[in-house]
This record gives sequence, structure tokens and C-alpha cells, in this order.
Amino acid sequence: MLGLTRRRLVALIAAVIGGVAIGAGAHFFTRSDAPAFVREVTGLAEIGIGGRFNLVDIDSRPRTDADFRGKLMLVEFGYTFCPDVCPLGLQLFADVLDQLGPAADDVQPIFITLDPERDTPEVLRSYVNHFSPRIVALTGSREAVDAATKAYRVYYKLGADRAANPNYLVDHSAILYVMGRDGKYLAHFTHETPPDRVVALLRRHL
Ligand SMILES: [Cu+2]
Repeated sequence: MLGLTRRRLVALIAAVIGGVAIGAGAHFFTRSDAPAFVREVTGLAEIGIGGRFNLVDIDSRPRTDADFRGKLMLVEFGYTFCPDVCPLGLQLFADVLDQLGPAADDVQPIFITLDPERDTPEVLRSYVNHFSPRIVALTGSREAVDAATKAYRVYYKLGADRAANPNYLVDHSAILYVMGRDGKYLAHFTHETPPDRVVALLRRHL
């Protein structure tokens, strides 16, 4: 029985890592190649997708995951120079908030940069406000960002040419997370998921 449970957990971990790898690969393929899906995988909260973060917001105020307890969190990791996936994800967040109407008060979209060297609070402010002023954008030291990416099992790689090229790219996994009012994993989806599917998912947890 214990063995079975362990095997199931290993399969779940493999599924998540596979999903993240697919997300990272899809980043540089045409958008139609990426899957438009919503996944709710029972057991991921127990094996620890998500967790602590200690970052700062666009007013340079310290913010942690605990600040958002009691709300559902929509979490995207990315960077403002991103040419495709990140803006689509943030537009999706904005569309979801619009469709939710008053229920959006219980949903907090959060954008965590993978590129704190360029994404200062000022840069993040104008970027997320372009989509919705209700999106909380977070940055911090490289160590603080890495602690958050580790908690969420996010893959990223800074462009090797970044010392010479100010327009360097950051390869990164393209998974958007839904976290529960208790801060634990509920589901994930992609920037290609239709907003009404995300709204339907959220309404089941509101
Ligand atoms: Cu991106």
C-alpha cells in the first residue's frame, strides 16, 4: 500500500516536471503548438508546489505569500522584456478579473519577475498597470527570486549574452498557478487557456 502511494507520488512529480518542461519548450514555438489546458492534480499541495516567498512590490514594500491568505492567488513568473508568453499571461489575468466581476475581490493575481536586475519596482509598475492595476508585481534580490522559483518548481535560464546585450532574453517555464485561500496548490494552466475556463475553475473554489 505504501509502495503504491509512493509510486503514485513519483508519477505525479514526473507529470509536473514534464508539464513544466513542455511549458519551457513551448515558449519558443508558435503559440498554436502550446496546449491550452487547465489541470487540477490532486496531491500536488502535499508534495509541495508553492510555498514561501519574501519579495517587494512596486512601492518597494516587503510582501510575502502570507499577505494573500484568504484569497485565491493566480501566480505567474516571468519578466517584462518577454516578447510573447508573459504579456499573454497577464492579459489573461486581466480578462479573468473582468469576467469574475465582484468575485474578483477574492482573487489576487501576482506577477513575480525572474529578471530583478532589469525589473525594478518602477519598471514593474508601468508594465503591470498596462494590463491591470490589480495585479501585484513582485521583485527582490536574486536570492529571494530564486527561493520563490524553487518553491514553485519554476525553470528559468538568463540569456548567456546578457553581459553584452541589454535586450537579452530569459527562457522560462510557462505555467500559471492557481493557489488556494490557504496558499496551497489548486491547479495550473497556460497563457493559452481561454479566460472562461479559468473563471469556471476559480468559481469552483470561491
Ligand atoms: Cu515570458
